[in-house]
Amino acid sequence: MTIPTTRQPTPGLDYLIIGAGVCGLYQLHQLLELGVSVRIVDANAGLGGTWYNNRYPGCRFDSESYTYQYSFSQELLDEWDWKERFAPQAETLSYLEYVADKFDLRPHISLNTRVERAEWIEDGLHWLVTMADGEQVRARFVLCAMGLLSVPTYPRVPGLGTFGGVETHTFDWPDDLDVTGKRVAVIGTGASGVQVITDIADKVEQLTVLQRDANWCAPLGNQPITPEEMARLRASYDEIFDWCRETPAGFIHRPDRTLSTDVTREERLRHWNDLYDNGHGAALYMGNYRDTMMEAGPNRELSEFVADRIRQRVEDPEVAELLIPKDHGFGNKRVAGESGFYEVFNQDNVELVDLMAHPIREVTETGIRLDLADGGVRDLELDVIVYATGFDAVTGPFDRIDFRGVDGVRLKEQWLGGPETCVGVQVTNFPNLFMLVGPQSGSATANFPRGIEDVVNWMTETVRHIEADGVVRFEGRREAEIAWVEHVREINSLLLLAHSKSWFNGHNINLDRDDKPRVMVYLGGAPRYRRRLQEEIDQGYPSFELK
Ligand code: N01
Repeated sequence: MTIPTTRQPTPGLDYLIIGAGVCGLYQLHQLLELGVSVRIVDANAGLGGTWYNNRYPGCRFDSESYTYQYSFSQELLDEWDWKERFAPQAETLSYLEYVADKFDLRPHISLNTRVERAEWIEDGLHWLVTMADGEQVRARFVLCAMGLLSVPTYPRVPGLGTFGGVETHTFDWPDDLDVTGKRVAVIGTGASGVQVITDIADKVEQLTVLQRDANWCAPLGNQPITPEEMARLRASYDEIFDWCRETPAGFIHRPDRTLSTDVTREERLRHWNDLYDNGHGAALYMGNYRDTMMEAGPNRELSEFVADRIRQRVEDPEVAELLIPKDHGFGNKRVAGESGFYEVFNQDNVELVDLMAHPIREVTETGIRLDLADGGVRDLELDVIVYATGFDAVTGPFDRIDFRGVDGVRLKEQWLGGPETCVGVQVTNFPNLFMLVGPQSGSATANFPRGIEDVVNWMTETVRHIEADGVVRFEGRREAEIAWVEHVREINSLLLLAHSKSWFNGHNINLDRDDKPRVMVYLGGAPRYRRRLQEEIDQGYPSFELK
């Protein structure tokens, strides 16, 4: 379908999308359908974004597979069979490649093309985008789909890069790295660390897990999807997607309207044991009594329940205590899905090192040197060091590109005190630049495909308006930006999740910046965010100035 336009064609591209991951691919498909000129650029050698990069052993998602897929094409839904309840990385990457082939997206994607700089040209009402190889592209609009977790961070310790063995971040796991029979250290026990540790523990000669703060985990409950179950699921896709649309995080789990105090303690414990034992760990934080994620008391009781379950699974009581978070309650940071993580610490070849007691002094040529309490040191002799140390989340992918807006203002400098956005999709001084995935957007905290479908659908409808009305300049209003940041701050404060030290709140001590909380993500829930975006369309974009 080609849409009517009153605008004279301009040389160059209409829409440039940065990032060929889950979000960028869907946006590309939708804009091709509209008939505008569009291209994706991506720094990677393959498409798939996060699913292209994260190839570490054990990598898989913790959204139910059948909810982590595009819903826009019935044909695609009919054709693709999921093999596991929580698909591993390779299956998800194959799915995205299948989508790209099916909808003939590849001719519109330039791989190995890293954007270095994007400069707003006010005279020409376009962006001048410069790639790492010097290629320049003019585009009327730039749409950012670089992901939330695409800039890995490493600990700031001396000696990094001097190790004689293999050093890798989980995000950059080399295809030819086989850790079988090796002496391996994993630093970090977030969702990535938990997955890689569990997967490699029985393959390596020695595994040393270096943990700073413990993180909460919940049983993933993965299992194969039989053909019969797949048929049942496929027949229920409409209901599944409808249901996900109404849950705050776009998952099939929905907070229970019941308060924990509405039921007896025996009932609560029976319910929690049932979820824990029957592979519905995600429901412990996404489908639990409403107050457990909002009120300190109920959250404490739930945390104590999960702590007891950890104590039952880990034989050494000291190790069990180290694995139980003390600095935050269950669900106050993103909970990792696990499949046998705690039992790993009962193996003879696995050691847990408490970095709070024995910090890393340096990385050496042969391994890692730890400081001991008595002033001495301990040398870990290693073959492989794995950094599962997380990401410069949410704003990192934007900081890495030199975005220069009106009068040359730099985005990185404008966001120095923390990001401020207009309804999570634009930034003042950066006209015609849209964030499909970025700070303060509902796409950031939802089951990813569900969240980005909302934003991409909004963007697509907005492009339809832009093209039909001949809009040449589209910029968020400052007063709307201030109001949005205030709204996000307020609504986030209702959840305990907003008060923990995690990437959700901009905490990352691996970065050379002050560690003050930032309004990074939007915790108001996908339905509310979707409604807010729709209001803009219905009311003629009051938060934006259109010329
Ligand atoms: O990163 P993280 P991640 N010295 O930031 C530790 C998604 N994801 O890659 O807690 C020592 O959560 C840090 O310790 P502490 C998911 O959204 C999804 O694991 O800061 N340790 C922590 O243990 C997730 O939230 C899936 O004290 C250091 C760890 O490294 C997001 O990715 C799977 C350190 C970092 O944890 C990020 O997860 C995997 C230092 N200097 C990931 N710096 C799915 O299943 C950091 N740490 C879909």
